[in-house]
Amino acid sequence: MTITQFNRAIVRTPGQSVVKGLRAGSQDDPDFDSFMREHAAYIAALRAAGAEVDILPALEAFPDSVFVEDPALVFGEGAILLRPGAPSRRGESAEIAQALEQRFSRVLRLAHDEYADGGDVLVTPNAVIIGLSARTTRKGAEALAAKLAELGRKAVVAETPKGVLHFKSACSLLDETTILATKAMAASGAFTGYDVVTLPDGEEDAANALCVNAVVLAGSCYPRTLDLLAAKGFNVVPLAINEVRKLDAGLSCMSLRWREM
Ligand code: CIR
Repeated sequence: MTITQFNRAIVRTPGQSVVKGLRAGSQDDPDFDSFMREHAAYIAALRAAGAEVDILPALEAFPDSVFVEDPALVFGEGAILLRPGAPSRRGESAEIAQALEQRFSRVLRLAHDEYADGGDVLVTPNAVIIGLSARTTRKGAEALAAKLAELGRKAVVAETPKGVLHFKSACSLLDETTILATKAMAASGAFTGYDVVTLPDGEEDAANALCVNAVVLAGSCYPRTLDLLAAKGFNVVPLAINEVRKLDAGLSCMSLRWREM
């Protein structure tokens, strides 16, 4: 069994309010209907890759709540309820708590001032890497490392390159031994011992790909990255993320994934 094998996933339906989701730049609002289509195709791709997908209801009060990866971290052995760093997203933890309690026998929790987003957490075979960012504070990262230790997981804290929202905005796991990363992330020294596939210049936003059961979901708007991954033998499924990316998001952000024994 590998660390990229999942048979369960949780997603959340986007609310109409998703069009007002957070973004660091001046991107236009996403188009709601097109966003819904991208989300539906994402769910279909997770199912085709072998995951049973539970769909939580939309939360209009939380425009970014479709990015369900950020308020929680899940493993076969238990879940951790996180504290999103963005003030407008903090309530998402309480909203997802019940769904986690229904599915996991252990649900650990960060305290109210321990900020960490799931988008800053890269689970690798050697360790769980927690990236410091504008959303994940050192205090939050250290608290999360302690919770991971309770679940028997080793954690290391790393820096996120400047100007990047989340650690995983700049990297993702392609398989047990390979990481896809931007040049800046590849140079950070965080991935010693791994094969690193460096993204083509101009396609840095393709870094947030998602490997599920030997299938790599990747943005269809990054042709050189798709070619590069295919040439390296990865089984790539391109997905449209034209609306999703307007909110600084990619493919890992829209699900929580785990392997249930
Ligand atoms: C945010 O700024 O929080 C959302 N608009 C995007 C979150 C993306 N999530 C992720 O990378 N895990």
